[in-house]
Amino acid sequence: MTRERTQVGIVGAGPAGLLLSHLLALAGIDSVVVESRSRAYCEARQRAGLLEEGTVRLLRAAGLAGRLDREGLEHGGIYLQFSGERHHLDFRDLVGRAVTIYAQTEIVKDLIAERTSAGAALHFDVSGTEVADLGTDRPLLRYTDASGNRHEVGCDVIAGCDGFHGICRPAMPDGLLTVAERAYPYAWLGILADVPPSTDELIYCRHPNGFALHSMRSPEVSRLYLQVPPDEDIEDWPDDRIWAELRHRLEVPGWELEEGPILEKSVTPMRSFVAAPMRSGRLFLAGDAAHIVPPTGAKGLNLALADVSVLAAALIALVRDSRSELADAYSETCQNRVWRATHFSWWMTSMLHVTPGGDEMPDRNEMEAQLQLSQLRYVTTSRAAATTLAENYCGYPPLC
Ligand code: FAS
Ligand code: PHB
Repeated sequence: MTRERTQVGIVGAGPAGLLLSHLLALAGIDSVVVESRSRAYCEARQRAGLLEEGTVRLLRAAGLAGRLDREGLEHGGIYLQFSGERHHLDFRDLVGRAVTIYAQTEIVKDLIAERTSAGAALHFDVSGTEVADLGTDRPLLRYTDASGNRHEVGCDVIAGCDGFHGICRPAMPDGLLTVAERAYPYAWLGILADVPPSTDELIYCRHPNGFALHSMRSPEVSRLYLQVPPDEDIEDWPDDRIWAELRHRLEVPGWELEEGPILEKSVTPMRSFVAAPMRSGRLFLAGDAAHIVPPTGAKGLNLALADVSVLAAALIALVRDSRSELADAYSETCQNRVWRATHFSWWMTSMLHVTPGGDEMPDRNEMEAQLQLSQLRYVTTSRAAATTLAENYCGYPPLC
């Protein structure tokens, strides 16, 4: 067992862990990041694609937006589609703001490149990660490195940035956490396709067969999603079936969906999950380790980075300046934004997805359908309603 020291031990090299390590380094605070997957896996993992303006500003202020500013696609709105009609919501007109398409994979690549060039202690392919002595002022982070050597790192603080399935949230003391959770009776089948997008901005579509979303990654690569049953097997969806269903749900008169080779496809379950508090002693949770939102509101990644901007300031004050007030307020400071994003993501999901099981409960589905269509007609005809959607989609409260 090799014994080491650092100021902040970080579990997880997803966007949250990597950005936290970078922001701490800018303030002269050293950290050790341990990641169970390989660098290649982390860089290739298809996830989020859309950044709020505040997230872009946060990355720019941290010196991480060079490629983002060159390659990101700024969008001034979205389309909402239902009953064969496609309506544009103009965010710039409604709230004077925009969003940016820049994939999470690219953010992770940029962050890993930066941390690596800075000589950061960033360890991939670790196993046996453990956290201990969290109630003391010298918590321990233990892990086995890719060569099989066991390490124990004495830390001032440990940041659990290890996602929904990580070890840090379960390491919180029994009985401390309050968990609010909702599972949805559907999932998203997502594809990455080597074909130029058939739209200039995202199309969110409610169709009687289920939700569909046309997003993108670049002028050459499209990202599209289909609502499917929660336990759907991707093997039941050959490429031609995916394109046929996307065409069926998305096409409107005078518009056609361009198809192309599918580069990647997967099924993602959907849930809302919030755990509080996000701190216990010297352990702090950030990102998916503390909360999960259905991706309909494009909030997951933005929320994770918003947590980190608050956590970095708190840990700099605590570890460098011996001031604890920001750390003491960390969880409460994050929770307001967490619940706003959780509510908006649930609202968008409930408005656009069709609850399966129509045959058994036709009355309930007719009521659900009419409520959803009324909400969609309201949002696409009332400036007040459209402004509410635009304000939340672009990020509320604005991050910085
Ligand atoms: P992450 O899960 O990204 O990172 C946690 C890291 O910790 C992982 O690399 C994991 O390997 C590592 N780890 C876990 N346990 C460990 C251990 N014991 N030891 C060491 N390392 C460990 N958000 C959107 O806004 N739009 C989307 O379309 C969207 N699609 C998604 C699709 C999927 C399949 C998933 C799972 C999430 C999606 N999200 C989406 C949400 C996603 O973008 C998250 O919000 C974002 O990845 C959160 O970042 P982190 O908190 O860093 O967690
Ligand atoms: C994506 O491009 O992956 C994306 C965009 C918006 C969403 C969800 C996913 O709401």
